[in-house]
Amino acid sequence: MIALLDYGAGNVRSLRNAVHALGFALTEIERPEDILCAERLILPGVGSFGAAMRRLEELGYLKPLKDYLSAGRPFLGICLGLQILFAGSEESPGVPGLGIIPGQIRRFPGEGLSVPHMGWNAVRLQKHSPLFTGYAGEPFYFVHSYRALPGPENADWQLAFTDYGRPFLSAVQRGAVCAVQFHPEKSGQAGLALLRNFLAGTSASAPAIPLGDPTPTRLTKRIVACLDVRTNDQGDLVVTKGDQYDVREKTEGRAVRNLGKPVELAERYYQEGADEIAFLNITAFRASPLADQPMLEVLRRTSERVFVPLTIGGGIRAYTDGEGRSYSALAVAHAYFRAGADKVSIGSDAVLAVEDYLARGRVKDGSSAIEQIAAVYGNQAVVISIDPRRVYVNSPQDTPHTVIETRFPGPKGERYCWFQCTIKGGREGRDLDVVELARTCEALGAGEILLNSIDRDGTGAGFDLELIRLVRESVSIPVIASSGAGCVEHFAEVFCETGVEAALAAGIFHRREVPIEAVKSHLITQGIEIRNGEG
Ligand code: 1PR
Repeated sequence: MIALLDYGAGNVRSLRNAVHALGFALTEIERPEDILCAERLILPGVGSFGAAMRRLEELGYLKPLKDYLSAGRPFLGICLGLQILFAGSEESPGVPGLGIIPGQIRRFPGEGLSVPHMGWNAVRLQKHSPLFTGYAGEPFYFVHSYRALPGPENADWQLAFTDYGRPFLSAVQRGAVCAVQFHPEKSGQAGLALLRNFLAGTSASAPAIPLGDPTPTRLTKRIVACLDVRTNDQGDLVVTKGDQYDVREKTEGRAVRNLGKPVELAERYYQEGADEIAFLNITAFRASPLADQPMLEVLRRTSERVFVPLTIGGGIRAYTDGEGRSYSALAVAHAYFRAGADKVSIGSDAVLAVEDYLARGRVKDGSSAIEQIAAVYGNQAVVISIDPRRVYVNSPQDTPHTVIETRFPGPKGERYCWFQCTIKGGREGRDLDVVELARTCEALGAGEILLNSIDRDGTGAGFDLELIRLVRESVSIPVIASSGAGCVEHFAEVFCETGVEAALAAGIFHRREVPIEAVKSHLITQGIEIRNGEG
């Protein structure tokens, strides 16, 4: 019996889907006594160290779990499921961990690196392990702000190191008890192979890479395929794509452009090597988000077939439905996570939350969707989608906003501009600039920025490097550059000239003008680290 210990946080659906896709049956742990009946036990983990330990205690799982681990029975911990094996964590001072491995979990210090460590990175194997049978050095998907450091106290547990700043423990193992810091269920074929090794109880054989290689691993740049989704005039949910956010045909009738079906396209991008998939429900501001069952269904079906991270945006906000029932943003996000999302992206509501926060004199009161979702699902699960537009001025003194001198003067020859935040898909401009928005969202607990540009969207003219550089330099969380990609060179340019962690495109992928594989091949020729290969 292979058992999953789901204690109620994060996206466990992906893990279930991955196990099922590999052809194994999974039993759920429902009572403490189930734990010792398991033949193989998987402990996933998303959220904070303290919350996970408290939940395990409330459910009465701590004692049987410790007994299971002390007996050295087959176990796979994932992400937080690795961290709670240790004695404690800086994330939740005073909360004891399971104490199976000596040592404390520490936060990444930052020091010029974006935190969380988010994206694809390889591992350096230190010893033979059944888990890594067949492993040939492919990167896995990581997302975490805290990590375990190798030291003499845990020498007998050290299975693999990964480098981000200094080396950390990306896999631990002693006997049949093992755990990994990355998410195998989100790591494409390499992750599925590792999961299969655990599920099938594969015996150890020599890996295809040398043991103890001292060459540091590197976090790769990510390529994100984005699907703007909305209902067309016939009532079908379609992937659409606009020019500067106008998604209707220029011809008579102005029908909503239809570029395909969401699940099929997402699967195609997964097979073609996309490192992440983002769905943006672009008209969600009009509807009641939880009444939007087709979008939840899209996520459910996609997560059965796609084993890289999925982000969902559009309508993540508190609302009251037609019958006067109120829903919190957390409840909306919860429904999406349970349907298979790994991250939620907040657009309009983030702008309004920042305006409120500034009006309160920069006092955090825990009321924003960002704070509430980050507190339960972790910062890494909260992406802020920004829809900025250039506003030109003649001189920096003409506006209180953060201004840049631009290489692309305005219509009247203006040499300066600021980047105005908008809501409702660009329909309404606000008196807020991108720097203020991005910094405040980071302070409120956002884990990543998805930076669009209304001016560049759908133009194929290249990313707005001036905008992207400005935001990249303003925050320490990862930034995804979006809007304007027209050819492979644009990706190399945005990585080299702005330092962003990820680049997103839509139109060129939908219209098959530039395959994802061509983007990656070009990046390799430019010496840019990326994850190569399909699925
Ligand atoms: O405000 O929280 O409900 O979220 C709405 C979400 O929908 C936001 O993330 C917003 O960016 C998005 N959105 C709203 N209207 C549109 C539209 O196009 N009319 N799409 C829209 C945003 C931008 C990117 C696009 C890139 C790359 N589209 O998604 O994929 O610009 O395109 P390209 O490579 O073809 O240039 P809320």
